[in-house]
Amino acid sequence: MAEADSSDRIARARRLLAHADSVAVLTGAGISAESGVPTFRGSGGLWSRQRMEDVATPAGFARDPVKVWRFHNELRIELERIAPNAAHLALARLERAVLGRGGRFALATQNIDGLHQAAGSRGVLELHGSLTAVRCTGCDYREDVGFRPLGPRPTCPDCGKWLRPDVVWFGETLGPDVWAAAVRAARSCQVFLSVGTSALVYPAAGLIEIALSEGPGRGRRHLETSAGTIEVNLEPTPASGKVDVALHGRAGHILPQIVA
Ligand code: BJW
Ligand code: ZN
Repeated sequence: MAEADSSDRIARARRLLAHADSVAVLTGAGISAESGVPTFRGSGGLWSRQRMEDVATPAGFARDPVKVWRFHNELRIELERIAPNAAHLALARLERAVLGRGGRFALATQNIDGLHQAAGSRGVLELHGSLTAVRCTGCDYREDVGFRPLGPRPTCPDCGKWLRPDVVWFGETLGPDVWAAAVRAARSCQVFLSVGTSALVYPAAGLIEIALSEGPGRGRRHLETSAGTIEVNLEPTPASGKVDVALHGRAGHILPQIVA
């Protein structure tokens, strides 16, 4: 992308966000990359260290819960030491600005790292759960344990069965309430912003399609109007050709500019 082209796009995204009364945001692992959290896919991603089938599926957990806990405990140790970056902070600022002018704001994240909340975002919709929460495989017990060390064989204080990370693995359904809230936001927003996601994992990636077909992307004839869809990612994704404004670069560099 030529420099002038890129600054035009940034200006357009900034205009959209500066005036929107209703903003919905979807984030993925890329937004936390500059905080030092590894992404899932790509070289150096978590799935290059571990097979996804082994550590992020119910079958993997049934086969070898100790291995799954080792993987998640390592992540918990990494996460305890990291902090939100300029991109998380920009989204928290955007939320305050939109709510401050009486508008609506929703932030749905696929991330389990809690960095949006640490940056000051409120009402975050955690589509894939949270790494600080555990739940029992045998009863209704659930607890936010923070970063307390858990060991490789955590069991339920109520019934003695295995605890598991309260995250959403492949083949599992998302929490119906957070999912319904995210769909409502994607449908009803004026500006939809997707940040740092490969847009490959469903149903979360479907929010972009919902925004395109039922939300601000509807009709795609907004060229200089106040509604639109924006994507920020280091690289092109399956959504890049469909959104109104695709910005390629680091979220920590681009978001502070479009939220200025
Ligand atoms: C930067 C950057 C920087 C880097 N700045 N950008 C066939 C077709 C369609 C769907 C399916 C299918 N077969 C199966 C499915 C369903 C499946 C699915 O979507 N699979 C696809 C992979 C094909 N989905 C599910 O199973 C979901 N549940 C479901 O569908 O329920 C209904 C159902 C029930 C029963 C049977 C069938 C269906 C659940 C999905 C759960 C995902 N869970 C994980 C792991 C949780 C945590 C853990 O335990 O470790 O969630 S997987 C992993 O991927 C994690 C993430 O949240 C998720 C998304 O990844 P994300 O965030 O996009 O990260 P990356 O790494 O992919 O991309 C990072 C991006 O950042 C890249 O684009 C970089 O360029 C960019 N980037 N640095 C800006 N500085
Ligand atoms: Zn229990």
